[in-house]
Amino acid sequence: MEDSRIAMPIGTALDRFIKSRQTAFPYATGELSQLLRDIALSGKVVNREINRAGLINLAGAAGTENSGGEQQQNLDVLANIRFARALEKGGEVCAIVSEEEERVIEVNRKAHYVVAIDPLDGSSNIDVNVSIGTIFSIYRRISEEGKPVTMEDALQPGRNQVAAGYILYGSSTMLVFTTGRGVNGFTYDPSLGEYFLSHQNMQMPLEGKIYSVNEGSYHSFPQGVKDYIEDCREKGYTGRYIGSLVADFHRNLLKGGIYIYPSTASNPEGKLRLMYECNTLAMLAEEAGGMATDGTNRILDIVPTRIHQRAPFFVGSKNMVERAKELVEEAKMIEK
Ligand code: P6P
Repeated sequence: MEDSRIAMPIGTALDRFIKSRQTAFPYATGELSQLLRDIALSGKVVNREINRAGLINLAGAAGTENSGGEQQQNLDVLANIRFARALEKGGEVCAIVSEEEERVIEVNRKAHYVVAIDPLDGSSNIDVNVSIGTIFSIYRRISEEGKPVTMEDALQPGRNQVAAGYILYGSSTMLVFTTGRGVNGFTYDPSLGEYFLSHQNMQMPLEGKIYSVNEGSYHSFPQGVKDYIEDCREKGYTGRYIGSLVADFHRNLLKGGIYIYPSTASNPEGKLRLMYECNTLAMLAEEAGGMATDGTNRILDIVPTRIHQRAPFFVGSKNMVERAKELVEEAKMIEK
């Protein structure tokens, strides 16, 4: 059986890459391929608006709140509209779970895919010109085609994902995604309006020397997290925390490292959302040889009960996430 990870040459256009590997995609009817194209296209539009935000008065707060009561930025609202419209027009999506929408949005009852999305994560960084990102997961619907979408379609564990990815609006704009056969990165060339393969079959180093955590909340961290941070300090690791999940994750994917958002006093369940932040990056991490837990349990095995539920999040180089798990569990044993 041909290994579908066989690398396409660097510089391959996204469209050609998707087409050439469609046969290896699950349910290779072209629907998932089209859905990935719809997401990539929306990313181009959002990228353009981000780059001009300061010029067309798009930066700043919208004066409204999202599902979690967090301040929405103008670009949060705009990105949500762009992705929702593209997914509706594309016709491949039966439902959308979005950080910016309170409830599940039913789109097309005849379609086969559910998309969970954070249209623009890290948006509070927009005004200070720090990298931000779109994070998306794709699931196969469970309910029968043509019937109303059910909560069972939306509340699937991360291990059910058929695809996961992010768009990083950074010094360059990149689309990084997996369909369960390795992780590939595409760099956007705005002069041609196209994404080109720039990072083939990305592998997360098993070990790293970078830990990303907001140490401002150190005093309310669980003891095991404090022990792990001490362990990193004793080993002379570097602390790097951009405050934008996709940017921190992407750096760790390339260089090795761990990102931690544990439970804190202000976020007892952790701050990050299981459906469209933790699950997405957990699938990418595992596909690239990394690991993702809630400190103890595999993220992808958590069965969600609410679409916006949060989870403590430890993701990155396998050896680092395992070391953190060891110290978290040791601390729990001592506390018993
Ligand atoms: P804190 C951005 O709001 C975000 O969701 C992630 O992108 C980022 O890693 C985290 O929250 C930052 O949160 O509490 O450290 O400012």
